[in-house]
Amino acid sequence: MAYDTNNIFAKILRGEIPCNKVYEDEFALAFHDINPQAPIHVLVIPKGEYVSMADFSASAPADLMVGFFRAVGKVADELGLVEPGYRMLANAGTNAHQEVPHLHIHLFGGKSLGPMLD
Ligand code: D5M
Repeated sequence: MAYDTNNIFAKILRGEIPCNKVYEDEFALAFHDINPQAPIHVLVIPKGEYVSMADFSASAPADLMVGFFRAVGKVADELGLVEPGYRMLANAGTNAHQEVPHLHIHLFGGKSLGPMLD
């Protein structure tokens, strides 16, 4: 799928619409989900034009790939999620109901989470 530069996360990255930011570095931006599904629900997105993990893993430069995943780990740590634990999830494509076509990792925590799939 071609990257849509008008998707909402692209607009957030360009500063055209606000977000409730929790972390930012040269590789990634993290912000609270607008429709939280857990007491802590944060999205981490890479700074680059990637729809999903398929194109990110195939074409992102190595420094971005490493930097992005370091940022995910750092956000989980800084939010105090590592103990007692949290969930990471990335929806990709129609079957997973991906709503926003810019790669994002959901971090859920702040309570004991239920079964992974319904
Ligand atoms: O999930 C996309 C997620 O993005 C969904 O949980 C809502 C969230 N969202 C949508 N717009 C915003 C803004 N403007 N700020 C914060 N969070 C937002 P998906 O995995 O694509 O189904």
